[in-house]
Amino acid sequence: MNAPESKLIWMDGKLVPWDEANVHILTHTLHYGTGVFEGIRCYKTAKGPAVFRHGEHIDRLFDSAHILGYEIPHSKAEVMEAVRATIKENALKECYIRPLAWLGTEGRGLNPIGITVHLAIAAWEWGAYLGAEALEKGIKVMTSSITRHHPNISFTKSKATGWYLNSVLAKQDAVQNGFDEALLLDPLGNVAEGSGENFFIVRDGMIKTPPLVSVLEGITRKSIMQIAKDNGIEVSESYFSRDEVYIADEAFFTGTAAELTPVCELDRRKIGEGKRGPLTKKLQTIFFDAIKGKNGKYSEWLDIL
Ligand code: PPE
Repeated sequence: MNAPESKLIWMDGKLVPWDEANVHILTHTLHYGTGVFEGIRCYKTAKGPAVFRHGEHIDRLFDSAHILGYEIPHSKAEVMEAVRATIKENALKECYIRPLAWLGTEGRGLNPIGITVHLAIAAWEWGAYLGAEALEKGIKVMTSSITRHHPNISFTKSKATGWYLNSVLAKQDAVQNGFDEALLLDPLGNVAEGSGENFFIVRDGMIKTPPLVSVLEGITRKSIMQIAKDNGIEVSESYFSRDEVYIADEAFFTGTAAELTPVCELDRRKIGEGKRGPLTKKLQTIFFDAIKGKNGKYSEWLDIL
């Protein structure tokens, strides 16, 4: 086992030592990908640690379970309290939080009906997802040969563990080919998203992002769209092809882990100047101020502990 990255993990109502947060090998979710999870960040602010868009993340966790046809055996308020306790008891000031609901060990075979739903919440310090320099310098991306979800194969409004095999394969292929990240296309060949990020392009001062069909309904995506609108930047949710990315002025990924990461190259074609563009930088600055509690306009996005 790797060294603990924090002291305690919340499991089914109790904080247990990191090393003791284990499950049985016959756990349904381990075999069939029936878990649902969240990725949340907590940032250091002048007023103390602040969980970014906490309520929205917990709503999505419950929606994810509902879509798969089961219920999380706690209220939303209890889960939010458990997230806060996990941060506080681990004495973390800035961290990534990973709630995960999973189906237990009763029953063999696929049928999930009647299997106990469990919930755990882990938290650890996690720096820049795509490397320390990525936020400033941008990353190199390849279009994946692996297609993103068909909406009648995977219900992408649910952040379900099983869907992530698709992401893992795309990420593995991109990294083995020397790229930082993969860009996946939807079943019709339109641009969808990264392995763990939503995707945006900038053309002629306007922003475009794919509609919410094959992609996750990202909370960072929604926040960036709000910031863009508040600053008079037009945002359109529309389909576009990979070659439109080649001729875009700027491109970037958004996600809780990735935050707002510029994309400077796709398939070895430079995007714009091949570095972080001015609009990307502007959105990044406003976003980072917002998450760090330095922009009063977005203070309702922060749950200060
Ligand atoms: N698309 C996918 C497929 C995805 O996994 C994420 C989050 C997003 C978009 C952005 O959603 P949001 O975080 O609400 O803005 N990916 C999470 C998991 C990353 C991981 O490596 O694990 C995350 O960013 O926390």
